[in-house]
Amino acid sequence: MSKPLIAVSTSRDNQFTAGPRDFVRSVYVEALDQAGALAVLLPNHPTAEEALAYCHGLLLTGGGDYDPALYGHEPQGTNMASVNPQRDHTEQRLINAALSRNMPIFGICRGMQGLAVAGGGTLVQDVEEQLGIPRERHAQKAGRTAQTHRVRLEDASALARLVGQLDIRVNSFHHQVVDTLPHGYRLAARSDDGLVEAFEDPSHPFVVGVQWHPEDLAATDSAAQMLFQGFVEAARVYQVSSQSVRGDGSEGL
Ligand SMILES: [Mn+2]
Repeated sequence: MSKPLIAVSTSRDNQFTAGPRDFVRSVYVEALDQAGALAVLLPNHPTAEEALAYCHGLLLTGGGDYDPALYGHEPQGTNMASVNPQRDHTEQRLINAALSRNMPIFGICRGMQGLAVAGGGTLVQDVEEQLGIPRERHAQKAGRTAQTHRVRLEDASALARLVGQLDIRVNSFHHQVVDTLPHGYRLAARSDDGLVEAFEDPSHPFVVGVQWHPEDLAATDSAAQMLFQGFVEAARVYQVSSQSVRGDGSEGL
């Protein structure tokens, strides 16, 4: 069987001198490779949704803030990071397309927030300005692989079953956080100061969002590896079922 293809959402850089470009940090590709999947980078372009149809899972990467209008809020406070309408629009369409196909989705940081927005949830625009939680606690100054705060997984969550432990230490690079969860979603992890650090949609085989960055930890941290392995395993199951539906043995291409 061929390896599952994972669609990877990309960051949009509109400041590049030679014109707009789309990119990901290489660790996302490396973490998928380590878990046995092939990364397919999707551009912030209307054809991304067409390309998604060839894939077996959707990985939503980290990045800047969502336009608060997408969850019905006005901008608050002073700390909004760069908002990119093309990226917001592309990713929201990809999420809806993947959900309608029952395709596995793994949302990381901004990706988790995108799942919340797509499902009718809301975000806190800045944890310090709106919740009084010091920003440095979740936007660490330490390097990408430093595991600076604890996350407690919910006993009954699929995430806890997957990771095999209830207490893990994570890296943290966010100043926003999910406030209200989409209807039907289940809380899967919290930080000690009460922030939503992971959620899942139990009505789908694998729709998981985490607020930390397991892609930076996957080279060494077993919990991060389990997350990517669980996601890729779900993509493999999706791959097999999509082939049997097609019934032509073409392995999805
Ligand atoms: Mn955090």
